[in-house]
Amino acid sequence: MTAAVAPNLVAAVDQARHWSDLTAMAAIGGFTDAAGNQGVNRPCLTELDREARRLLLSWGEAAGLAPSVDRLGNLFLRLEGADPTLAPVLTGSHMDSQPQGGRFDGIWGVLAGLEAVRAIREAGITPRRPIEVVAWTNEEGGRYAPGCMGSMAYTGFAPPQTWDGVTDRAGIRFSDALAETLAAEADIPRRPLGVVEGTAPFAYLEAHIEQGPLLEAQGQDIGVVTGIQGSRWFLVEIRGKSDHAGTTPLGLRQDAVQDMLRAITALNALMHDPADILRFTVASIEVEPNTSNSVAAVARFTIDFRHPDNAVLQARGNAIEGVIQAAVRNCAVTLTERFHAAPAAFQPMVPDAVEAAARAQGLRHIRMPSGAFHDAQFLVPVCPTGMLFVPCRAGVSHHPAEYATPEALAAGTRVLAQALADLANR
Ligand code: HGY
Ligand code: MN
Ligand code: MN
Repeated sequence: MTAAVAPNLVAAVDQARHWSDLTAMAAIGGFTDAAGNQGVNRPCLTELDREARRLLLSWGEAAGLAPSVDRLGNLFLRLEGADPTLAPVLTGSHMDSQPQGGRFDGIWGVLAGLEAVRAIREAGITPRRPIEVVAWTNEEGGRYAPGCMGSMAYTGFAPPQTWDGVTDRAGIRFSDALAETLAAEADIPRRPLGVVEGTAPFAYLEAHIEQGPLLEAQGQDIGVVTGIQGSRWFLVEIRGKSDHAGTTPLGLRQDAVQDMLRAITALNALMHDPADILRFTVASIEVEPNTSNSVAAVARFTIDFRHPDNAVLQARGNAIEGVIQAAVRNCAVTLTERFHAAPAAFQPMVPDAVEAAARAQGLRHIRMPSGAFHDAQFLVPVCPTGMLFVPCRAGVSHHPAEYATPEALAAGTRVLAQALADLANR
């Protein structure tokens, strides 16, 4: 569908309404940091998350969209199609944020989907296929590791009970937090769990801020995303022995922190990449008993390792355990892999629809990969999948300074609306 075919569709996307929605949503879990940036801290399956979902549900109801929720808490708003029996076109993203998150990561894709289907309705278009807006459960993996639990369960990538026993820092089990959200939404109709218990969507298109500097640096309006690099998450636990800091000779210690430092130093060597393509991050560390005058008995740290080449992702990821074992001096090591998403390339259909819409609307666009992972990564095996990016200021994300302009977000939403209408008429 070109803009000429439905000029009223592009015009029906309401930039002021869309920005107002984003501002209202950003207030839920919103905070202002020391530099005056407005951030969001809205972990999945919390009271804040439930408040945000209720607000979304109220907007969906006002737009005449039918709500439903599956047993992983994935939340759907459905615009009925001329033929309700046809597999829907799916769009959306996630509503949970990082602890020091921004106002746009994830939530923009959900609200862009809402605004796009509102515009389709207000333009008087009844798409052949239904269009569903989805908010996936726990994409970030901050409160409960790993991320993408909702989309991994929906697509059958992992059994739905896989993470029942995972606990957050307060010791609350994922299954209990999920049950609390589902109980609070007992009034919302239930639906089968995605591909596992139902049918696959016809296509999936996710809108997201770029979370990188390319589009802004090149003066581009739209990123036509070609695929997502691979990600592997590990938890490393190093167990030594607690001792008195003042009396125990260094030569007799089993110091978990010292061995953790040896392990991370060795991993830095393993992950060295002169081309700076590889991404290796250690950013969450726990120590027990965590007092200044007791030698550390336990040190736990996370590994977030990413690469676009699966051969590198497998080779270096599989070498992690041996490198750590060789590096530690006298502590025991336990390595647990918590997330393993292979690099995903999008099939041509959806990127081509995004590119056609951007071109029809006269927007500058480039094809580009995603460095961040997204729920879209897990939809690739079940249906034609794609993403569109809009620029964000200096590429900053996972930080309160994350920002995108109302104009950039509206442009992305107009491309989304046209691409969804195009796909839903196939
Ligand atoms: O970590 C990621 O790539 C995503 O932003 N959650
Ligand atoms: Mn995201
Ligand atoms: Mn994120």
